[in-house]
Amino acid sequence: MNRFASDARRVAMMPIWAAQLLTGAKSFMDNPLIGSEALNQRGLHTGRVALAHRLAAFRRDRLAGLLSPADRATFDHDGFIVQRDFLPPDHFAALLQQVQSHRGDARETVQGNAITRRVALDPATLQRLPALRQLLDLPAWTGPIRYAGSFDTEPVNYIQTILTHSKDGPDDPQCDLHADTFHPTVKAWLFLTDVPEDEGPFTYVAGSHRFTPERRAWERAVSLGMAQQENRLTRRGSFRVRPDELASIGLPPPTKLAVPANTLVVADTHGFHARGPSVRPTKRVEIWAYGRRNPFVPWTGLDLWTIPALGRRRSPMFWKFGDTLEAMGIKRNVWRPLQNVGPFDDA
Ligand SMILES: O=C(O)CCC(=O)C(=O)O
Ligand SMILES: [Fe+2]
Repeated sequence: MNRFASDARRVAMMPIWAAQLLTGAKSFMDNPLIGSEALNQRGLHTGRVALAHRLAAFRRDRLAGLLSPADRATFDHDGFIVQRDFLPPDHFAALLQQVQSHRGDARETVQGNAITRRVALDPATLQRLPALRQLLDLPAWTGPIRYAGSFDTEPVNYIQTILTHSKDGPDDPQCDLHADTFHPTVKAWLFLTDVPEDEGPFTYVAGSHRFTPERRAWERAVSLGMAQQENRLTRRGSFRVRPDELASIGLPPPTKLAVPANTLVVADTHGFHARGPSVRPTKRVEIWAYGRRNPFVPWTGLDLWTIPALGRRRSPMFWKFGDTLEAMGIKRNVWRPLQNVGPFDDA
């Protein structure tokens, strides 16, 4: 682009970049306001984090009835909850059997040497997986997820398979401790396989979901160091943290959640977390949910995606949209389609 065209683009984009400051937009590379050292010097980044935390706390207060007081206390303290033997044995056995025998469309993406496979849970697929459809409507599943996500809305749900060491490639980037984004947000896993400690367990730094003065100082330092920042994912707003920094942020070492099948984990992935390393090629299969909305709205509902007919078609719609962008030559869709595949299939 010549100088004039690039100046014209900046002028045209400015209102959009400014409006994005009041959304979940997080990339320091794609939005020059978010990435502006001068603005972050004046507290733009830490201000967004602080405001998002205050609003999430305000929304969570109103959703407190969705989980037990004990789970709420644990979540508020640690940033995650773990529930072993989550489903009654009969329900879990039926769920496992239905997922094991399921075959159909899926998508896969490769990150480092790991493959992530996802089966979207649209109404037609759920029709074939009644035990899963039943799970997604259980208050014991929806309650903690909605509380942690701070919105009374349907998360995006998948059957997810993680196949570690299944590609030649660099290390899996999910194995570096990180915050997914700058604001409180939720992910949940109901593991269908046992997850041993050395086979890529979900790992979480207890208490790292809180916005303490130490965390504020760290967020500020990272936001001001982007010019020298080598990690691309940090520059995109998913800050990586080194294990040797945790103590200075007032945080304990990470906890590896080595858990048996039928364990539910719900976590605020604004807290620091990672996929633990695996010492051998492994296959982890889970029912996986994540919820993310504009962190700056004060209300907990009013979400179009909560209408089941829409919400449960969201993932295939996004994937198809990605295919369309690719067909137009705009951007490669990293989610590659597969047919007649099962969640428990090997790489
Ligand atoms: O798969 C895991 O254990 C964690 C991956 C992760 O960082 C994420 O899903 O945000
Ligand atoms: Fe993550």
